[in-house]
Parts: sequence; structure tokens; C-alpha cells
Amino acid sequence: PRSAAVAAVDLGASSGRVMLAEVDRERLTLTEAHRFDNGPVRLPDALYWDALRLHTETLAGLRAAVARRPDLASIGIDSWAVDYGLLDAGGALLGNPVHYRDPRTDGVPERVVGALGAQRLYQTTGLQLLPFNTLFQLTAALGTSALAAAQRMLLVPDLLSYWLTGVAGSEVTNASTTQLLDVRTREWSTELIAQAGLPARIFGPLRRPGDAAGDLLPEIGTAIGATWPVPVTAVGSHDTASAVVAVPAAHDRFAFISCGTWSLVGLELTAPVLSPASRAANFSNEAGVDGTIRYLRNVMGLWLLQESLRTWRAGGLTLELPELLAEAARRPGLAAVVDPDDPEFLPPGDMPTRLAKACVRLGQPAPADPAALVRCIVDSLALAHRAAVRQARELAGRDVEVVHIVGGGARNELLCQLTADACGLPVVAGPVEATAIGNALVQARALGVLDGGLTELRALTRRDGALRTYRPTPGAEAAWRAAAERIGRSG
Ligand code: ADP
Ligand code: LRH
Repeated sequence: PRSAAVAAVDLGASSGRVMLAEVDRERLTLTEAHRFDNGPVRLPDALYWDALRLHTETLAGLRAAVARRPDLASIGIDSWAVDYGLLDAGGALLGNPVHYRDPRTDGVPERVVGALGAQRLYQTTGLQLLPFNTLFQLTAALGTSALAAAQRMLLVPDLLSYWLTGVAGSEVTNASTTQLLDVRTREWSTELIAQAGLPARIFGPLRRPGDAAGDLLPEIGTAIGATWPVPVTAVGSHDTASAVVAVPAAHDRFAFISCGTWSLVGLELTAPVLSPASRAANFSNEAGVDGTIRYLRNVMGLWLLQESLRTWRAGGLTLELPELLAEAARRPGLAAVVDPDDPEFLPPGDMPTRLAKACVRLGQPAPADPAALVRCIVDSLALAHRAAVRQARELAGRDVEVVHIVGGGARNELLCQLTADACGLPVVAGPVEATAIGNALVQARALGVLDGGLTELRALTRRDGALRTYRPTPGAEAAWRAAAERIGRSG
């Protein structure tokens, strides 16, 4: 076909959306069919995702997409990484997926690393140690009745895809975030799974982006108003994998920051970096589309801002993000900074208090009002972006000429400018919906509307008229270096 309409279901930790993408060889036009809030649900025993609601909202979005384009040619699903549902022998979901911010993995990484060896784990999987890696979540679940009964583990996008098609499969980019996939072969590491004491039966066949993932079940087709069995296509089902597909890069000397709830900061490489220095710096080698490696580190991201806003609003303050950011931009820079990656910021809770205490611990004034605290968050994120970009280029031995910020954070002008200043590099901001675009591009290629590699796919994303370039402010470097030293980060 010369053109096609596809639906990109993109579930972020803070919001989910179903985007309709109309694609031909010249352009990709994105229309929002449906958007809804997402977030953790606290129950007495744990912090959960509301998986059934995600399914319902996905159907609502697909119904809206089909209403606009009854000839919808394909559906692709991506979401945040690492979290999963367990299915029993009959395909029933054994309990709600637990949220990665739940503390059930406290102490587990230390135990697993002690038993398996940090070096061995890194050599096999290439992943940074994050407390919520699926390996640690499943280890924490050992001994539960759900895991005992489980026949299949499906990461969130695979679970939603299963509910649409009845076909269970594991898409490889997201599987690489489990810390159970071999980074070189891109197959499940059966050895590691056995040594971790996990049941091998729950790890099913892998699919690659572009593979067919099954046709819509008849009842699902009816529910969304489709008159024919629309195929579901595997995409980079890890949201970050799809986001990086849509980085509007013109050459390979770029760093990316996929900036939403998290800032995923790194480089696109053709081979993993598994050196001891890379492990010590806690860099991940995640599997990308077309065999690429996303060499990156997780920076705590706009979660700090989301959770602060939630806390203030719960306390009765009526604050809007654009106004707060505008006021923060007028405040003095680098008055107080923290290391955003401190594990104390991971769980939900009173973020303003935690941040203020961290400022004081570091011998700085506590931010006096919300705008000052927002400035502290944005300064601290820019500083963490600087550290990650610098380390990535050193560890990978790669030249970087430009930093691309994609995702919701590309709308944050203050963060984009300060990231340019902190990195001493131009920042190109946008597209905001890179993840949905990357999802749609891989579907369009699978349909034969597009061809070529990532370079060809990216050519379409560069035509986005909303891209904006931020140049580093001359003379800014010394202040950022001093701030990095204040929080004990070199560079
Ligand atoms: P996720 O996919 O992780 O849910 P997004 O990529 O959707 O995250 O980004 C959401 C974030 O984008 C919000 O938390 C907010 O900080 C930022 N954002 C959204 N709209 C704006 C705006 N108008 N100005 C500045 N920042 C914004
Ligand atoms: C971003 C993301 C990130 C993971 C985190 C759990 O949405 O997928 O890449 O580390 O969620």
C-alpha cells in the first residue's frame, strides 16, 4: 500500500493515549484519538496498576480511531517497562500487576547479586541494577501462590496485546528490561533463569518489532466497531525503544533524553558496552529496534515534579504547571540542587518535603516556596542529564554533537534550555509524542508503506514543524561544574 492508518497505543506511567497515525512515504500525521490519566493504585497489601482499566481505555481509544478510519490497518502497543502479569493454564490473569514503585523488592537486588555475582549479571544481561528489574520482582514473588500457578509471564504491553488477540508472546525490546534476556543473543538466558530459581515455563516465545502479533478476537473487533480482523503488530513495545525510533536525528552523533516520568539518557549504539567502568556507572544496554542498543541510564525524571504537584494539590494548593515553570524560570539558578537519582525519591509520597530535606543535608537552603522547589527540580534534572550524557560518551567512546529531548519533557522550555547549558550542547526538543510516532513507524514499515532502516524512518520525524533548538548559554559551564561538585558528582 502507498499509505495506511495505524493505531499506536502508548501507555505511559502518568498517562495513556491512543494515537491515530496516517502514514505515507512523505509524512506521518498524528491525531489523538483518546487520552486518559494513569498512575499507581494503593491497596492495603501493595501498589498496583489498574490493568483492566488500561484494557478498557485501550478499547475506548481504538473505537475512536476506527470511527475516524474504518480502514485501520494495524494496531501496536507499547508501555513502560519491567512490570508484568502472570497467567494461569487457562490464560486467566493471576492478580493485578504490581507497580514498579512498590517496595516489595527492598533488599532483593542485594540478595540476588550476592548469589549470582554483579559482574556475571552485567556480562549476561548488560543491564543497570534498578530495584524493580523484573528479575528482582519475580524473585520477590517466589513462594506466592500466583507464581506457583503461573504458566506465563507477560509484560504489560504483551498482556494487553494478549487481551486483544488471544495470542501470548513476548516482544524482545521490553523483554530486555527484565534482566533475564541475554544481551548478545537476544534470547531468554535459560541459565540465568535457572540459577535465579525462576520457573522456566513462564518465559514464552519472543517476537521482534515488526512481527505479526495476532488478529483481533471477534468480540474485540465488535467492541471497537471494526468490520474486519485488524492485525496487531509487534512494535518496540518498550516505550523507550519506540521513542528512540522517532528521535529526529540527522546523523549518529547524538545523545537522546526520552523525558517523561523518567529521563532515559544515552546513546544509540550497534554493540553493547559491558566494561567494568560501564557497570560501575550503572549504564544499561537495552535492546532496540533493528538490533540497536540503547546505551543509557535512568534519571528519576519528571516524576519529581509530578509527585510534588500531587502533594501540593492534595494540600489544597491550586497550581498549574505552565505558570509554575514560568515563575521558576525567573528564580535564581542553581540555588539548591540534589541528586535526583537518590532512591529516597523512588516511592510515591511527600516529594516537596523529601527534596527540601535533601537540599539541607547538602548544606543548601531549603526552597522557600513551590516555584523555588520547581527550580530546584529542573536544575537538578539538567545536572543529572549533564552527568549521564558526559559519562555515556566517555564510556562508549562516542562523539556527541547534539542532544535530542523527546517526550512530554520537550514541552518544558526551562528544562530544555538548562539541559543545553548544563551539557554545553545544542538541544533539539521534540517530538512530544515520539513514542507513539516510533510505534506507528514500525507498524507502517511492517505493512510495506515505508521501507529502509532507522535512518529512513527518522527522515519522516525531522519534518515535524514543532521541533525547537536551544543553544547553550555562553559562559555557563563553570556554574554547572561547581553544582555537580556540590552533589558529589564528578564532571
Ligand atoms: P509518561 O509517558 O512517562 O507518562 P510523558 O512523556 O507524557 O510521560 O510526559 C509527561 C510530563 O510532561 C509531565 O509530567 C509534565 O512534566 C510534562 N509536560 C506535559 N505538558 C507540559 C507543559 N505544557 N509544559 C511543561 N511540561 C509539560
Ligand atoms: C519509561 C520506562 C523506562 C523504565 C521505566 C520503568 O516509561 O519504560 O524505560 O526504566 O519506565
